Amino acid sequence: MLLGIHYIICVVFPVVLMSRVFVYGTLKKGQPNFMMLDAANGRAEFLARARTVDRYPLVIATKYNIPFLLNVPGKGQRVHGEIYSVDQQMMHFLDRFEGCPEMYQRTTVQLEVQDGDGEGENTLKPGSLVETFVYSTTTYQPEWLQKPTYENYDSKGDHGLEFVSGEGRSPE
Ligand code: PCA
Repeated sequence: MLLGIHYIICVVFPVVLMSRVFVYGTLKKGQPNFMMLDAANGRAEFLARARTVDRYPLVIATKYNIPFLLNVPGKGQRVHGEIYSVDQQMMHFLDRFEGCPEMYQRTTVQLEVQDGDGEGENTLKPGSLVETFVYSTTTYQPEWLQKPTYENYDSKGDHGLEFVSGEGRSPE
């Protein structure tokens, strides 16, 4: 009986659960990990550019120059990024890819929509406020709070701290 209901829901009415995630670092367009949002890993639809309602420290840390949004609202700057609608497959892929929950924790963040091109139920109006997932971290080293903060991450920015991707990393 239970199996029957499961069959009806999954096969007859395939329900695609979508979640929204805000990317602010290497997953953004033009940044070194953008290709991870490729169809091979699940579904990801760009909805809009947005910035955080609260200020957060977005810092670049570790010897690999990894961007981290520290979960310390009120410090740092309003952070710019992109909102994507992702399916469960992509969400799970990103959790693994981002080392969640060890390296990043998937938390929620309030955003102000800037502009976008989502359609139908995915239309996000400029100026509207939405809450999405974000890979932030609460497990940072205290000295990271002293680092310079950025409002719009660019791996090749003036900071000179270009992201070192997995392949370029030396063995620990
Ligand atoms: N990847 C995720 C978290 C930081 C990073 O480099 C992102 O772009 O949002």
